[in-house]
Amino acid sequence: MGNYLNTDLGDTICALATASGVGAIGIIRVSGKEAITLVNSVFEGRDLSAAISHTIHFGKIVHNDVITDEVLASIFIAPKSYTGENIVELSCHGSPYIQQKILEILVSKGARLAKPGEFTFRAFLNKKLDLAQAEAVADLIASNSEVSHRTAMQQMRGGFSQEIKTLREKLLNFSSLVELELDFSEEDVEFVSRKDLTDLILSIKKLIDSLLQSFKYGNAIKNGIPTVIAGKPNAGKSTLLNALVNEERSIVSEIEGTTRDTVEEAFVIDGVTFRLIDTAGIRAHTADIIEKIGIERTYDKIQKASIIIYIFDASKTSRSNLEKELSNFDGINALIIPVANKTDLCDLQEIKLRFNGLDVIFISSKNKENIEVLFNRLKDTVEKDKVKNDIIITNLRHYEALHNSGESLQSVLNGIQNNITGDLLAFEIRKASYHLAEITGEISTDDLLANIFSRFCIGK
Ligand SMILES: Nc1nc2c(ncn2[C@@H]2O[C@H](COP(=O)(O)OP(=O)(O)OP(=O)(O)O)[C@@H](O)[C@H]2O)c(=O)[nH]1
Ligand SMILES: [Mg+2]
Repeated sequence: MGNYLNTDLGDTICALATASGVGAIGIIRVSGKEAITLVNSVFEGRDLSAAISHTIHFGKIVHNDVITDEVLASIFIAPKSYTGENIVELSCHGSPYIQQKILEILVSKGARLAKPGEFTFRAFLNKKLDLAQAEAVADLIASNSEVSHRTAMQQMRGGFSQEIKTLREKLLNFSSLVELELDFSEEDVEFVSRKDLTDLILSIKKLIDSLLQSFKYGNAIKNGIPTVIAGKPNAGKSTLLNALVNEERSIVSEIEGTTRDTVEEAFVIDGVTFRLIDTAGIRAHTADIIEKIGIERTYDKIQKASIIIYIFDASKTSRSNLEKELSNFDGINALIIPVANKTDLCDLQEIKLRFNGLDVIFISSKNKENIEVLFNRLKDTVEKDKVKNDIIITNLRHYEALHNSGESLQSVLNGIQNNITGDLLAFEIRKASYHLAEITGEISTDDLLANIFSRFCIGK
């Protein structure tokens, strides 16, 4: 991966920035010192090298006397551009042939095809954005719901980065003071009272903890909340999935063990994505080997779920059986929502009484009755998970860095209590600050950068 990184910014890169395939227009992006001169050499229209920044010019791409297309060239002069370099964006007609041809011409003139994420990488090197913001760009492109869009947008605009930077400055400040004491160690002075230091560390740790807490919610809104529909064979799991997503997604039949593999489908309530997972019905004894594998997968999905919709056939389930079945989920770290299905076959009064106090939702998935009550329950779980903090962690890498930083802060606190020496204390404080710097990329390794930017699409 190391070779991904080309920190030599001397060359000019180009790529298709819009989706490949046929479209009304396609945009080819060219960035680098020579971007404008290079495009200018195949551009027939006004002299682009004399154009001012942020202007658009009509012209033709002409190479070896052949006109490839009529285009619009947008000019951005360094440093006022996405990458911080000179950029030309050519809006051409959206034919894959034309796009390919123009790229070939640019390459023949000395440009290089960009690697995935290389434009954003250059923006990072030119300090146009920090690492957390660059990652937010990728999240923004991938966002598929209102909430994931909003958090990515906020991160890209730098709110999170600013918060991290402030914490880091405070830490560095204190570690310098602690280090200063070392120079005066004979005199036994304290530039920082241990009480002030403890207070500071505690306040920073509190903030880090609340950011860490937001990850559960943040991860959920980014990837969808894993919501498993579990229950015995024939309880109506697949019928419920279909009712929720309003589509015949999963096969329904009166045969027990119809669903063998898990079926996943995303659906959005109020801007939040739920990843619904229909599973194979759980029964203890089955001779069918495929069904057995399916049931193992069900258990696996249950372990990873945030929400489990436990659905049962109300016409066939006694209170004590339900209680026993629900107790199987003891120790599972997910919200369990018991759902009584097939109420159309029951006396509603009677079953409401039977399951009184168990917080059961009564539905008929076949007739799509009362499904909205389940909808609202799902919605409420998200509201409850929402954290006060308006900054939400959505990225596992940030989560890990914050976690490590929190651990170091804990060591500082322990150290203060055990009266450890100033140099050890300063070391731990610096470690905590180091992990924070990893988030914004003030400290980074080539591998890390390669890993992050290679996940971008080409042209971004
Ligand atoms: N009367 C009635 N029948 C239902 C209802 N929901 C599902 N069924 C029927 O129950 C049978 C089983 O439904 P499925 O949705 O396939 O059940 P499942 O839980 O996915 O079953 P497996 O995949 O075998 O574990 C089908 O014949 C459905 O039509 C309901 O609310 N009322
Ligand atoms: Mg099924």
